[in-house]
Amino acid sequence: RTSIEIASQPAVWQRTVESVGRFASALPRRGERVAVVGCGTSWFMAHAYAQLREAAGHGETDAFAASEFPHGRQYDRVLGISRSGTTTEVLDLLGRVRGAVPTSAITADPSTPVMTAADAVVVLDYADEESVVQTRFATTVLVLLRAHLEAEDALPLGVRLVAQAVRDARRALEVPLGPEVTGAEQFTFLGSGWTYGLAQEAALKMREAAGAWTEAYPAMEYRHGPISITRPGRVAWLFGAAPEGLTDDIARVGGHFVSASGGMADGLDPLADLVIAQRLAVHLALASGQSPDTPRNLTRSVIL
Ligand code: F1P
Repeated sequence: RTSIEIASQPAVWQRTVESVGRFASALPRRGERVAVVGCGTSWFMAHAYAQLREAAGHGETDAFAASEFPHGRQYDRVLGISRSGTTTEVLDLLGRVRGAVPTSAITADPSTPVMTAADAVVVLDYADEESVVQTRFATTVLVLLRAHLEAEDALPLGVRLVAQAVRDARRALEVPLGPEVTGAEQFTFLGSGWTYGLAQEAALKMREAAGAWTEAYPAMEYRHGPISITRPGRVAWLFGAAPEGLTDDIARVGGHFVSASGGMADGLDPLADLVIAQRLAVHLALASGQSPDTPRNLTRSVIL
């Protein structure tokens, strides 16, 4: 199931790019001060979006794990992300701030409590998944939010980065997974700005689907400790452009370096690079006799 959901991403993203206007009224507006919250995968997508939105100049944007929301701070909108629409921490938070601040939510399931917990809800039911492990819904949320930012900037479709991401995702499904990654014993995922959220998500995918030992750090933090565990047979995987000197540092200590701009595929959009990491997680799970759809100790949504 996870493989089918991964493979469907280009088509589902394309549909999202084409229909973004329908959802605009429920999404953050330019200039608003926004807090974005979620749990697990949804938190990492919140982090990526917060960095993208601020970098695009659309307003101050903070991301929090829903359980860690700082109640002393003032926002113009709280946006909750939850595929299941039932995750306890997200529902609790939306309920607690409601009335004091406008709330929005993005979910896959219109039959769930999140529909009434938020003032405005975007339903991406066509991106819902059967697998416990999130792939398609999470990336589609980010495609939606990127497309919304680019639409607010009135960028023509032809020059939108999100349109390029859809094309790159098709390529990402074809990239061969080489022995340097399929045979690795450990993975450290790195990113900067919005791609740090993608790095965290890639690491989570490998843990959930394949029970693999993975870590994730902001790219430049690699030199401040994580480099100590790098050696031949372990992979450092960078999302986005390589900061100066980092590639050399990783090569010097013998780690295998993978990046969108020089690793398995040249110049892919980082979100398409995440598709390759999803594929690798499924590959490693199957190769070690695990089911990538049903991770150990994890349920489709976590309810207290
Ligand atoms: C998020 C979540 C993730 C976890 C797994 C199952 O739920 O619980 O924390 O990584 O993918 O889903 P949701 O609030 O997005 O439904």
